[in-house]
Amino acid sequence: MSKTMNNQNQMNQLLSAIFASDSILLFAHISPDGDTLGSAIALKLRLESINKQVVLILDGDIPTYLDFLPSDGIVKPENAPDPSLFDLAIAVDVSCSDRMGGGEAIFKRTKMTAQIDHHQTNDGYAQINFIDGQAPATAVLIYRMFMDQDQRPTLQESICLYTALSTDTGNFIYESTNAECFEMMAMLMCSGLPLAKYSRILFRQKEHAFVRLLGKALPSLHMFADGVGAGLRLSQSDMEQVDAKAGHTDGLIDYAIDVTGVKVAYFVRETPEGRVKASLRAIAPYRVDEAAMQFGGGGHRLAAGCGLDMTLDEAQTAIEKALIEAYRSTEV
Ligand SMILES: [Mn+2]
Repeated sequence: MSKTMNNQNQMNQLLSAIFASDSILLFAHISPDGDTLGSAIALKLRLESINKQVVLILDGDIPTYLDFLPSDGIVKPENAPDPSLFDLAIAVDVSCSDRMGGGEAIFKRTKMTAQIDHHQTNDGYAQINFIDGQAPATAVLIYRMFMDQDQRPTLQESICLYTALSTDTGNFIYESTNAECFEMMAMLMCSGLPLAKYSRILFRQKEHAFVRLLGKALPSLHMFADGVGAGLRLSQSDMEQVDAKAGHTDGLIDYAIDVTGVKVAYFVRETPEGRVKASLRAIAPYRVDEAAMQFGGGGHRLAAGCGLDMTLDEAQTAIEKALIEAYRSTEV
């Protein structure tokens, strides 16, 4: 109960700061995803509708799969306005302040700082910290602010909030998915959310280079440890043959972890610099974060990654050994 009360106080503080401000800087995180962009843009649209001057600062580019989001008024840190002219800075979905990249210094120079986030590791780096580590997406906290003000989102805001919520919950299948997600979805549907259209864009549509890369990766499927492990690999020449960029490998690992009976999986690829990047996945109660840490990487229990200074063959052998160990050391 105290947690809920605490959250309510944090939200009230944030709302008071917003109402007391004429001009507000928003900040998204580097390597922007659906939650940071969808949540920040929905908040930006809402603040503009109550006549606030708002600029969203983003260190990086909007990924192609999110290019339908309204991107007016998003600027790079090097083009940011003078922060001393703004009353309030709000970081959105930024787990630690350096994840603002070049935006961090601008954030820190604003008169008042605040943040809205759902990462459990967040250390509360702002003056006002509206954080709920149990929330499945930052978008849920934005939704609570709308509810608190008895505001139903506009169509554009609903598209942004849907993008944020659905991407951070893996299209509503992660453990974190809860009843509040569906209460929020009911509200977004009432606002006219074109669900079929946007779910197709976000979860079905694939770039041509991705499908061609998948064709290269699938023949490499390697089952190990009596079928509890599976791995996929791509060489730099595979990447070049289909003209793929690094981002096109996102999601390939699902084809390994999704094989029936598999509990731990990996995807390894050569980088142009001659190193190897590895992505690791596990199905609970198994975990791969500790395996990633052995190689100087990190991440979450079920999804982690690392880089290795080895050949692709050596990396594959080393990762399989670590994953077998991770599997065997888990008590079920
Ligand atoms: Mn998030």
